[in-house]
Order: sequence, then structure tokens, then C-alpha cells
Amino acid sequence: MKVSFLVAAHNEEATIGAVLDAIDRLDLDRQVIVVDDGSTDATAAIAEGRGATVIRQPHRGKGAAIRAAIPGIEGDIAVIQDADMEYDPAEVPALIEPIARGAADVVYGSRLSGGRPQRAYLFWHLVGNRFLSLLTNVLFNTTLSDMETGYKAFRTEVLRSLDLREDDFAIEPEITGKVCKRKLRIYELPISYYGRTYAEGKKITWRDGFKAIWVLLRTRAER
Ligand SMILES: Nc1nc2c(ncn2[C@@H]2O[C@H](COP(=O)(O)OP(=O)(O)O)[C@@H](O)[C@H]2O)c(=O)[nH]1
Ligand SMILES: [Mg+2]
Repeated sequence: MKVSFLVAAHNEEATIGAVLDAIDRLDLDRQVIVVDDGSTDATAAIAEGRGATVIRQPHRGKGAAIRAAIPGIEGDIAVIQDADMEYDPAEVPALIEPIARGAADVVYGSRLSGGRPQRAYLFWHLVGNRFLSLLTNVLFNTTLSDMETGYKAFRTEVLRSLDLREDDFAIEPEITGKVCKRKLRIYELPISYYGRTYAEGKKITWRDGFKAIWVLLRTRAER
């Protein structure tokens, strides 16, 4: 089975090389698609130097970047991989295992189910992530612990069929709402989280949290 890594990257020159090197160390048949939208640093050049397929586009956000990667997927399984080393590629083989085995359509790597190293920080992010997961569970009658996680793996056909529209971080609630609505087999398993601070380049903000509420409600209400 081939695995396609979809890497949205905006000004991640400090970490993109380490992320791609970590993917390189995996014993997996794989493809790496980096979407650099409007970085003003060496992100794209570093990714090209590592042999990744690089798509460049004007700055629109993580959602636009993930969507731009989808048409080029060659793998049977697609994994969203952040470019910032908050999520360790060494955990991807475990993440995709339920899909490879045919048990799951979608697997979420959870930072909030315990059992793996988690950086202790950003109290209001934890509250926000718990709240958004609770809202997801109430709206869609499911039991996810971390709907905002950056580690989401899919059977490629499933990802292709989601008809994603969001350009920014709202892609996370849009994906979650749509996979829940489709009654797909969703699994989650614990992953590590090497969280970074805003000073280290984190980009998601409280505004994205409020927008996530709206996108979950809207997705629930759509036909
Ligand atoms: N291409 C692209 N990637 C982005 C953009 N904003 C964030 N990303 C990437 O999305 C990933 C997650 O961003 P981050 O700020 O760490 O958010 P968090 O991990 O959800 O808190 C990282 O790989 C970022 O480089 C963007 O505007 N364009
Ligand atoms: Mg991050």
C-alpha cells in the first residue's frame, strides 16, 4: 500500500527539513506533496532539495493547501502531515494501520486520549479543543476526543469524495463534520504532541476556534 503525505507549509524553513527527513526514515511506500502557499522563506527550496513534490500557490491558508494537494494523490492512503514537527512522522505507521487492515476509513491521531508524550502548555487551547470535540460528539453522535488534531489519515477515495471548500484552519471542522455525517468507520488512537508556542511559529488563533463552532453547526445542518 502506498501512503501519500499531504504537507501544508507556510514559512516553516526551521522544521520542514526535519519533517521530510523523518518521513524518509519510514519503511513505507510513499509520496510526499508539500504545498507552500506564499512562504517568504526557504520552505519550498528545502522541500524541493529533499525530493518532495512541491506545489506553490498564493497565500490562502492550510485548507486551501490541503485541497490543492488532493488531485495529485497517488497513494491508497492519505495522511495530513504538518510541517512543524508538532506531530512525529514516526507515528504514522501506527496511525494508518487500521486503514491498511481494512477496519477503518478514517483515523484521527488524538492528543487528548492520553498515553503518549504531550507538551503541557496553552490551557485555553486545551479547553477549546475539548469543547470543540464535545460539540462534535453531540452534533454527530460520535466519541472523538480530538477533532482538531493535525494527524488525520484517510482512505484516499474517502478524502477525495469529501468535496472540501474551506481555505483556512476551518478545514479541520469541515473534514470532521463531513466524515461524521457520512457514517464512515472513524477510529482514533493516541499520538504524541510536541506543541510549539506562538514565538516558535504557531499560527492557529482563538478566531479559528470560534469559526470551527460555526463550521460544525453549518455542516450538521447541510442537507
Ligand atoms: N500552506 C499553508 N500552510 C499553512 C498555513 N497556515 C498554517 N499552515 C500549516 O499548517 C500546519 C499547522 O499550522 P500551525 O500554525 O502549527 O497550527 P496548529 O498546529 O493547528 O496549531 C503547519 O504545517 C503550517 O505550516 C497557510 O496559510 N498555508
Ligand atoms: Mg502545528
